Amino acid sequence: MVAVAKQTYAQRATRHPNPAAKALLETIERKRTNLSVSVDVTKREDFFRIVDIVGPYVCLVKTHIDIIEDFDPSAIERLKALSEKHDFLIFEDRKFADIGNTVALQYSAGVHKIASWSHSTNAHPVPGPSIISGLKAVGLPLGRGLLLLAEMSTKGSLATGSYTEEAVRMARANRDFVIGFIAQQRMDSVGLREGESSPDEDFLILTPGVGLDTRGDSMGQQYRTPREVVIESNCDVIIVGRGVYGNDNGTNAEAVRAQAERYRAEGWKAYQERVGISD
Ligand code: 5BU
Repeated sequence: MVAVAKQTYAQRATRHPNPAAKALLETIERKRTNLSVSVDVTKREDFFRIVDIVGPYVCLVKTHIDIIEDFDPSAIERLKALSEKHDFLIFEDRKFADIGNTVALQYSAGVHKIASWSHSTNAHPVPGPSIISGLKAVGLPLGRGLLLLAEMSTKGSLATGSYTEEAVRMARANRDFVIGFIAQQRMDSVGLREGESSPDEDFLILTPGVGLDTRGDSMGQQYRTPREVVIESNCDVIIVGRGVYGNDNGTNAEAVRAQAERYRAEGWKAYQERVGISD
């Protein structure tokens, strides 16, 4: 069996059993982009302007819907329309972390009704497997996928070692709904017990903490380049926020467009090099 990191996105798409993972792999291949832009701004108009500019260059738009100050339900309709216009999927970076019953409510209800529009979301493994059961009860019937936070990009993160290993084991026990990890490296050989061989599985690795021009910010964020992330650490999707829209809410549309294209090209080139293909 060819290692997952050496397979093309197209090959992986044909075999993936989860519809959200399959759709993401197909979108990556169709648009030739493994870039996800994280649109972390607080005003609707800034949000939609950036999404409309980066849309053609991304496979996935990552949201923190709760930071939008002037949110109302029509914002979701507008986001869905842009996702169709530009052919990208949506990932609400909600980082659920509570008991099963509570996360099921947070995922399905409240102001944001995340499960009704976000193709994938994520959760901290800290409560144990019950967090997956709670989210799965809501998300699986809708064809959604869950990413577990196996590692973080921040300085001093506690998500390391045996915590990360347990996260991977939790995912292996729920392969119908857990489609991968937010992590800094591939997890294929993580969490295997003595004598256990690598199972036939395909977990997507989505990686934040990506930047080409700086190595971090003043609040503990750490950046690596697309090459480091995709080639050295074998990750699948690069997640970039301020590297694309800067620190001024993406006011300069042409600069945002140019950065999105730059990160898309870097991420794709690194992927092609990893799997050994050219145009
Ligand atoms: P940045 O502007 O590229 O630093 O934004 C990174 C985004 O990814 C931001 O929305 C974070 O909430 C998110 N993130 C992260 O930076 N590091 C992590 O380990 C995880 C999420 Br999990």
